Amino acid sequence: MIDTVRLNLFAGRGGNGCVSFLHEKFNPKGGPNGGDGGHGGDIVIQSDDSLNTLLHLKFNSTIYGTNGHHGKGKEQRGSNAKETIITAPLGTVIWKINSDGVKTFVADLDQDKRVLVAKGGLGGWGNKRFVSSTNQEPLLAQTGEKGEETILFLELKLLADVGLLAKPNAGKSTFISRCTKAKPKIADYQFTTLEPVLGVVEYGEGSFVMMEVPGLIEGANEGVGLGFQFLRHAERARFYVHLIDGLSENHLDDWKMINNEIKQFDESMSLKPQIVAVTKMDVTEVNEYKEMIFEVLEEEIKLHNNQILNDDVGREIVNKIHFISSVSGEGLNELIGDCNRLLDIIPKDLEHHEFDESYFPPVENIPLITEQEDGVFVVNSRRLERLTLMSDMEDHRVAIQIWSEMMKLGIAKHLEESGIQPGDVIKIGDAEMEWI
Ligand SMILES: Nc1nc2c(ncn2[C@@H]2O[C@H](COP(=O)(O)OP(=O)(O)OP(=O)(O)O)[C@@H](O)[C@H]2O)c(=O)[nH]1
Ligand SMILES: [Mg+2]
Repeated sequence: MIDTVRLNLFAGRGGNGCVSFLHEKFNPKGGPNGGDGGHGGDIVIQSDDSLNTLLHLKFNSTIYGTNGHHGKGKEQRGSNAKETIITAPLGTVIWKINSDGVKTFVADLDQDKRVLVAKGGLGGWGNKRFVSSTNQEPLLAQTGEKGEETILFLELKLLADVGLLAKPNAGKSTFISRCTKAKPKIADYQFTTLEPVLGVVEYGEGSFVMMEVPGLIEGANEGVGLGFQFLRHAERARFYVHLIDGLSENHLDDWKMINNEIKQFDESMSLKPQIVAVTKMDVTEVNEYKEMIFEVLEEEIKLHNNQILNDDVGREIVNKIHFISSVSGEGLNELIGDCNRLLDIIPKDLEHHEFDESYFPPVENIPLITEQEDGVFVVNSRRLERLTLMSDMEDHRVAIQIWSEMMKLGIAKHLEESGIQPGDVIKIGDAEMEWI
């Protein structure tokens, strides 16, 4: 099952602005009419409840947004690019991987949601925008802005209300196939179920989602058996039904082992309530030992539950031990009824991920000037760079206009403050000009 994926996203670039002038038969020296470029396409992630893995993204993990169209003459604005939509199953948690490798939470598709994950670049301005009282013949236009580049980590954590925890072969699949329409494979050997199985339990007017997690054995948290790779899916269950194989040689040890494994995996999982049910009650030898099994488990389970739940009704539910048979149907109604009652008490687990406001950096930062070497000043301004990229800097008329944009942006003042002298070189991206 593909339940994690890393995505490289490149949102669309904005279209370039255009340098153009009106040419009419009777108005050969018409004004500038270069249109702006259209905005580059965003990349969004949209939840899709028909998906239940991230497989479709595994081999398609580099995604480019669409570029905006360039502006044209006659004030024609380039059209904005359409957004690119990535679909992901409900329950997908989206993280951003920062340049230092640290993950920042972005969003949780715990319900129908769409999330903007990479913003398209702005369209560049056409020369019409640069008209001013002092510049009637602007030769400047901006390139479109680069789209945002992001590396994301998507982690699917299936959404179930109730998780089934048990050792392999305890009867999880048989139980879920009896209570829901799910039809997982059932067989008398360990690890029949290799992937989580979801089923909807209809109860009274309502319903809830139950999930079988592949069986756990000792050392699962260190990777033994199927390991912990599927436990992430159980993480979000509101509580667990802990099945103990009736045919087990030591019911208490089994129960303790599973609890220990989940605790090692994630402390918060071990703090969620569990309803315990012993399976295979239709088997005579199991049925005969019912009393004994109860006595062995009772004390420990109560002790455990009292640390977790302080709600009286909740305690009453979880301190019961159910004895069930998915073959004869014994005890199933009562168990499902208790699940339903417990769901009323335990609120949905709201993971406290905070949305990171700094996720989208501000578009334009303050121009930064560094003196690279004696007499060479590097100007770090995306706005200015987007102008020089489109301009023929050899053309002195263009250079003059760039100059006045530099004044407007306050860069000239900064350069003076940085001690620039006539004859010194200013570097803006790949372009260079001389300070006069
Ligand atoms: N007699 C009896 N046998 C059962 C019952 N529940 C399950 N079994 C048998 O126990 C064996 C394992 O059942 P599964 O439902 O596949 O168990 P599981 O926990 O899903 O097993 P894994 O997916 O391998 O972890 C099968 O042979 C089932 O027929 C039951 O209530 N009574
Ligand atoms: Mg199974």
